[in-house]
Amino acid sequence: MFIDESVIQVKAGAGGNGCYAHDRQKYRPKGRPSGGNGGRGGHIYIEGDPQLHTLQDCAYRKSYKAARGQHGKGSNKYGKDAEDVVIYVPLGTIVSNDNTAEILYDCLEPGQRVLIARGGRGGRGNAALATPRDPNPDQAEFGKPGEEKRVRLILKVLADVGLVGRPNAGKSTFLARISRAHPKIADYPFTTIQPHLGIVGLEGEYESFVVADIPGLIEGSHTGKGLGIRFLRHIERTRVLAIMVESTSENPKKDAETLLNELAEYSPTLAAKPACYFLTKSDLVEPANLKLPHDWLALSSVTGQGVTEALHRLRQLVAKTEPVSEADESPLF
Ligand SMILES: Nc1nc2c(ncn2[C@@H]2O[C@H](COP(=O)(O)OP(=O)(O)OP(=O)(O)O)[C@@H](O)[C@H]2O)c(=O)[nH]1
Ligand SMILES: [Mg+2]
Repeated sequence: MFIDESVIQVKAGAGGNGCYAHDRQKYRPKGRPSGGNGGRGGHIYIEGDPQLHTLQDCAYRKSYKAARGQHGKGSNKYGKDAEDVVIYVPLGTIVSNDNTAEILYDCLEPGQRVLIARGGRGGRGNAALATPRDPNPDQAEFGKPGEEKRVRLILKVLADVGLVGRPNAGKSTFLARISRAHPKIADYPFTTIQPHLGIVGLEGEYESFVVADIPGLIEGSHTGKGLGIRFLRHIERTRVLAIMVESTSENPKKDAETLLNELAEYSPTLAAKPACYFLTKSDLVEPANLKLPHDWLALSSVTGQGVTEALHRLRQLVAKTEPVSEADESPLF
């Protein structure tokens, strides 16, 4: 299951208590203070993992706790620090404090780890607390509590190109043709109910790019019709759009306009992204009858006609478009 949002509770470990103890020496009832410090409680970290594509694990688990530090012991023995806990999330996950809406981290780089809840410091034992003025303190410290937070995770998949079109326009078929992705394809609307990513490598080119296939858009999607527009967050971070209209359309330009209007209802910046325009399923219409607007390209994912040219156009547009900056994105809440 594809889950792109989840609220989890995280609780870092408390510090271990400091120990209250004394050396035992012959003929002296109470020797020097020798209680060790407690260990630090476990921290909680978040790390982006390129192997993950959904927040399913987090949504299922809901709460993450790190252990408390070991208590200090006599004979100046320190308690051990507790083990840290790492929560792995897909790249593109935005981590925020659910109470304050403060953004804690935007996981964009694989392997980078950030602290989201700090473990409590261990308490000092009476040995560490002893000073020349007070050589024999009458107690040790307790460990400090660990931080606790409600954390909201929101996934916005990272891709270069977002496929936009009505249901059944042939978006998933196109993705399957150009990459190794296997999205579900069928002759009915709303076949795609969750985003799919495909990696496209072009012959003779070093860099590949990532294409995101999302559910179809219809007039009124922004009012909740069809599958709504919640999934549009997944193309907010793409650099460019591929607008796909079926060749059988009476008025391709008008259909593209309708799609852009729905995008604009979600976010004007999304609708303003640079785009390539494609007439899909060109094999279904006699070439002479194709209503191909200026600058559009006709393609067929069945015969392969126009597909390579489409990829070159997308590749070029991606290359000359700056990556999306955070300021362009719609608010999280
Ligand atoms: N003849 C022909 N049929 C196509 C072509 N591309 C897609 N189809 C067919 O059109 C139907 C819909 O294709 P999909 O790729 O599932 O369409 P979609 O845009 O992903 O649809 P949703 O996921 O519902 O939004 C399927 O039956 C495909 O086999 C094409 O180039 N030529
Ligand atoms: Mg589809």
